[in-house]
Amino acid sequence: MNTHEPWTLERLAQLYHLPFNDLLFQAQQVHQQHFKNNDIQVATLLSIKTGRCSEDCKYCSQSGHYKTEIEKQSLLSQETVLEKAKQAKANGADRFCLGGAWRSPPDKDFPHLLAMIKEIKALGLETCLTAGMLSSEQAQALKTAGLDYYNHNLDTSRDYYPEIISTHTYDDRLDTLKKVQQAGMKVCCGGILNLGESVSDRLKLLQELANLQPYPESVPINKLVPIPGTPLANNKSIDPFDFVRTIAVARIIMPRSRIRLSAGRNDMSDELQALCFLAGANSIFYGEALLTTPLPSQHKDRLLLKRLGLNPLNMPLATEPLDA
Ligand code: SAM
Ligand code: DTB
Ligand code: SF4
Repeated sequence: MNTHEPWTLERLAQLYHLPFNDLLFQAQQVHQQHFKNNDIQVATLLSIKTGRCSEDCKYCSQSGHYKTEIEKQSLLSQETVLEKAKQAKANGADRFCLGGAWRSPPDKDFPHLLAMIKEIKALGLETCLTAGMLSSEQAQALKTAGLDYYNHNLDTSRDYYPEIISTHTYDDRLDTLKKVQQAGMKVCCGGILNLGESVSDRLKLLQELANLQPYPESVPINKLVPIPGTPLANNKSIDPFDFVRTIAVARIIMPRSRIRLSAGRNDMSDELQALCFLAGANSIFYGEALLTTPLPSQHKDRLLLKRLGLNPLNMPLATEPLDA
């Protein structure tokens, strides 16, 4: 997939600091060369195990290190998960993603994860799982069960990572990504903005992602949802145009990846989301909620896609009036 020279920080900085319109024009050109115009992927996410995580990620509502308001939940039953996947398909999702708040999936739960993946795959949905660090054997078993994507984010630059997480390292993350690739699965790997990082940290994250061999097939860009009780609860919001710039650079340097406009969409205006799509984002999470934080209502999202002429692969176009 990567046939070019490694991306340098200088080159990424040149792109990031282009005049806004020039950057967006270039990103949209790259986008149109590699994707069907106006196509958008719609994914639904389900938290299958919520809270009590051993890790200390400073942004996360599910870390056991902070006192947050979430409802904790042990592993959902296979029946519940299958029912949710069927609902998501009926509502127009084409990818179904499972999220488990673990450092790594426990042995006792692993056979249930495999069974869930097989059942969701049999519905004809793309499958994605995020469950922490994996061994090579676990990665291979997930591949055999039919898992298409494993989500495991680098989240920020190598330099800034220890400011945010102390219970695992950047190299731990890279190690799992390698195992996922070696098992033959596609990688979903991105980051979060608004952690207090510098522009240089953001560019270093993009550089790490784009220089992976191959670069991730799917790249979630999250905007911090500040969670009361976590150390980042009071972070000041970044300039929305910086968020859009990051998406545009990601699109240019990873031209064939699905760029996923992920956490934080509930706090974005329709106009800001439209700019993110213009910059090359072509996947959203849609449904009742992300893992523990809200999404815009499904009605609002369907109307937005209709107003922008964006066509989900699997969803009938909204029939509601535009002013509903
Ligand atoms: N435990 C697994 C892991 O860390 O890979 C999976 C779950 S974790 C919730 C997946 C990703 O969600 C994180 O890597 C981070 O990018 C994002 N995330 C978590 N909490 C967030 C928040 N409050 N705001 C924005 N993104 C968040
Ligand atoms: C990713 O990078 N973003 C999605 C998905 N991968 C699993 C999750 C975002 C979670 C946001 C915080 C929450 O809802 O708890
Ligand atoms: Fe645990 Fe993942 Fe949250 Fe970190 S981001 S605390 S590993 S659920």
